[in-house]
Amino acid sequence: MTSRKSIDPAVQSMLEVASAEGISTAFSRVDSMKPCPIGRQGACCSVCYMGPCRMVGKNPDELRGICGARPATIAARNFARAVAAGSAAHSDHGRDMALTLLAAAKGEAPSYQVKDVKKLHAVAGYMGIKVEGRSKEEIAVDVATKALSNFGQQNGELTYIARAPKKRQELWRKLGIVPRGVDREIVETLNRTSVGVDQDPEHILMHAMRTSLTDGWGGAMLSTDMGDILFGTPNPVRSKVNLGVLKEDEVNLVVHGHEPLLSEMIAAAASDPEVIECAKSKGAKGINLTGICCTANEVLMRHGIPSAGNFLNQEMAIITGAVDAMVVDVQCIMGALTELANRYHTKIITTSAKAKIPGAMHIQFDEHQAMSIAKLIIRTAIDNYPNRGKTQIPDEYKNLVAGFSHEYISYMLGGVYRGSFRALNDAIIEGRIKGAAGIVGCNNPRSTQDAGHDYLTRKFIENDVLVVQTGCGAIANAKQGLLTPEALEYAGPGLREICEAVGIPPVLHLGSCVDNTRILTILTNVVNEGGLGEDIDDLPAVGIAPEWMSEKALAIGTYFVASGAYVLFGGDSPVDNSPEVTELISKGWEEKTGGKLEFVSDYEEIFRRSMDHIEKKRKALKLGSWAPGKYSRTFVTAQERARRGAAALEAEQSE
Ligand code: MSK
Repeated sequence: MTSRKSIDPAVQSMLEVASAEGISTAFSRVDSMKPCPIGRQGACCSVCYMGPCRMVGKNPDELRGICGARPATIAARNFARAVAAGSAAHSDHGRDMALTLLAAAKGEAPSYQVKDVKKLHAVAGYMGIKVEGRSKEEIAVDVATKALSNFGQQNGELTYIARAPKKRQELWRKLGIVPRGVDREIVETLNRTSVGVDQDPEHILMHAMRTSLTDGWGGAMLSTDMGDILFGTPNPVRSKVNLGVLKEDEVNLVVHGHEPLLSEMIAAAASDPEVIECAKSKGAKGINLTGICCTANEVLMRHGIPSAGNFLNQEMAIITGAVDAMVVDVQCIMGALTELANRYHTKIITTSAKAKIPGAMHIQFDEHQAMSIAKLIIRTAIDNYPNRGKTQIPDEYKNLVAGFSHEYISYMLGGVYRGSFRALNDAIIEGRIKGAAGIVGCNNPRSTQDAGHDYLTRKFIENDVLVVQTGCGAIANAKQGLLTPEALEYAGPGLREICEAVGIPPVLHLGSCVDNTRILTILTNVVNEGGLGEDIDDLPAVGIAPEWMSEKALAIGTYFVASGAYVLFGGDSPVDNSPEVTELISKGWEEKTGGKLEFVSDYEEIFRRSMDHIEKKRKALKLGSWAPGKYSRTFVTAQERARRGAAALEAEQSE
C-alpha cells in the first residue's frame, strides 16, 4: 500500500514503479531494517570500547555501564552529542558562507558579489560595524571577518546574542549558557561526553543548550545573513513543486543538499545562451533546473526555481529516468543514490571537498572559480541527455508561493512607510489570529511521508493559527497545495481576514533549515513590537517537527527551547529509556527557560497540546479567549462545510 508510505501522489506512483521493478528505496529498506530497540531509546553507550553497554532490564535506572555510567547519563550524553553534530552541520555551512563573502569582498571570488546592500548595512548594524562613507566591499570584509571570528573566539559572547529579546539575554547570562564561540562549545560537548568526564545529566543537558545556541543564534543565523547579502534577501515568488516539474524534452539537472553557493552559480549559468545552445545541439529543448531538499529551498525562494520535492523524493526523482545529473553538496544526501543511479543514465556529481560518495563523479567546487565549475557541471548533464532511456515522469505538481523573509513580512504588514510587526501583534491581541506554529523539519520513512506536516498544518490554519515553515516541511505542504493563497479556503475566519487584508497565504515558506533563524528573528520582532509580553516564552506560539530524522533537528529543537519555545517532535524519543532525562528536557528546561521539548508520536495529541499551550499563553497575557465567531460570520472553512454538510450550512446562512 503506497498510501501508507506517502501521501504524495507522485511518490506513490514512483513506489509502484520501484515495486514492479524490484528497486530498493528508503521506503522498502525501512521495512527490512528494524531499528535497534536499544539504540532507538538512547539506551546504548558507545563512547568507549569497554562496551558498547546496553541499558536494558526491568528497572533501567538501577543499571550501570562498565564504567558505572547510569542510563540518564548515557541518554543525556547521546542527546548532547547529537545536538553538537547538528550544530556543527549548520555552523560549518555558515562558516563557508562567511568565507565566500570575504573572498567576494576582496575580489578573490569574481563570480560573487554583494547583492543586497541594505541587508549588508543591517548586518553591519548588528555587528557594530561602521557603514558611513565606506564602500560595500570594505563593509563586507569587516562583516565577514566578524562573522568568522564568532567561530574561533574563546571568550565573550557570540555577536548575535544581542539580537535576542533583552530579557532572554539576561536569562541566558544567569543560566551561564551564553555561547563563547561556536567551535568552542561544540568541541566542549564532545569532550564532556567522552568517557569519564561530565556524568551529571542535568549539567550535560545545560551544555547541550549552550551548544545549540551556537547554531540558532550563531552559525545558522550567520549563514542566513551571509546568504542574503550575497544572493539577495528573499521576497515572495511563485513556482511549482513535485516530480512533475521534471521535463521530458529538456536536460533535467537537479541540485540537492543544503548550500546555495554552487546552486546559485548553476542557476545563473543555466540561462546562459551559449549553454542553452549546447543543450539544443544534443536534441534537448533547453535546460530544466530543479532542486531537492534545502538547496532547492535556497534557489526556490530567491529565483523561483521549481522544487522536485523533499528528502524522500530524492530517490523517486532518479526512478523517473529523466534526471540527467543530480548535483549534491552536503547534508541529507542518501548514500543509496549512486547504486540507484546505476540502473539509469543519471550521473550523481559530488561537489564538496567534505563529501564524496563511492560511485559518484566528483567535480570539486571552488568559490574562486565558481562559474566555470557550474558550467562544467551543466555540460556534464547536457552530454548525458542523449543517454536517457525510458522515462516515467508523474504528472503531479502544485503551484506555490515561497520566500517570506522576516524583512518581507515586516514590509507586507506596513509597507515601506510603516513596515513593522504591529499589524500581526494586533491581530493576535484581538484574537483574529490565535497564535503561531512553526512546522518544520524532515521526512522520515518510519512515518507516512508528509502526513504529519499536512495534518497539523490544516488543523492549525483551520483554528486561526498562522503557520510558518522551513525545510522539507515547507515542501511537504507545498506538494499538497497549502502554500498558495487558495489555501485560505481551509483557514479559519480570523486568520483568513488577516491574510486577505495583507495578501498572504495562511502558510508561509520562510526558507531552508538554516532559515529557522528567520523564525527566531520574527519571534523577537513580535516581542519587541510590544503588547505580547517581554520574551519569547510569553508568546502564544509552538514549534513542531512531526517527521524529524536528523541530528540537525535536535539542535534546532534545543535552540528553540533555550529561546523559550514549546517544541514538540513526532516519532520516537531518543531519550525514552531515561524518565529522568525525559523530565529534564521537558519540565526541567521549562522551569529554567520557559521552553520545553517533548516527543509525542500521535499527531492529534501534538495538536491538542499545542492548542492548550497557545490558550495558556493567551490567558497569561490576558488576551481573552479566541473568538473567531466575532469575525467573518458568513465565512465557513472547507473542512467545516464537509463536516456539517452543504445543505445545512446554506439553510443556516440564509437565516
Ligand atoms: S533538508 S535536515 S531532511 S528538513 Fe534541510 Fe530536509 Fe531535514 Fe534535511
